[in-house]
Amino acid sequence: MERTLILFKPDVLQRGLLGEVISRFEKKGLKIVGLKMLKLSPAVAKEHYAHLTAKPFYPGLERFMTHQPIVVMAVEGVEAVEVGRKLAGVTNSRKAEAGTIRGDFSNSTSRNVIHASDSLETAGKEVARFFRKEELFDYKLVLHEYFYAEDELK
Ligand code: IDP
Ligand code: MG
Repeated sequence: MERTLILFKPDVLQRGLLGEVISRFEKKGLKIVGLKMLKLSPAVAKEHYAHLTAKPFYPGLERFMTHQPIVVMAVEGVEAVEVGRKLAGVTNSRKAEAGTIRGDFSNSTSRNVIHASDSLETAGKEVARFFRKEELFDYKLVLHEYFYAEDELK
């Protein structure tokens, strides 16, 4: 079963959206295996957005991401990485489909509410970036068989 890293940006706390956006992952059938609030440091921001540090918008992105707390969440499920990206919607929220988190809650390319890992490899690195082993929980979800059929759990 895959794990992916979901991050709620500072706009989520300011706008009182945290419960609503977390709820979408729960309802979809992704199990929360790690959850915490923290303040991103500039060093970790640079690591997390290494592919963007040369972009003209990067200084503003780093300022925004580090100025107030964020919430990070690790979720687990069948094809969790792809499903996480689908629930988030595309980067430019103006182009994001209605029904996605960005499509429903943002009209910006930058203040776009959520981060979701973009590949299984990145997900592994990003979960490890934000969670120590003992902060990730391998518990049984009692309703698991109501979310997935046997053949999906092989
Ligand atoms: P993603 O968040 O959909 O994976 P990335 O291209 O990895 O998109 O960009 C990471 C974050 O950088 C975006 O979510 C957004 O906050 C910011 N960003 C990306 N492109 C732009 C831009 O053109 N202007 C301003 N901010 C941007
Ligand atoms: Mg990305």
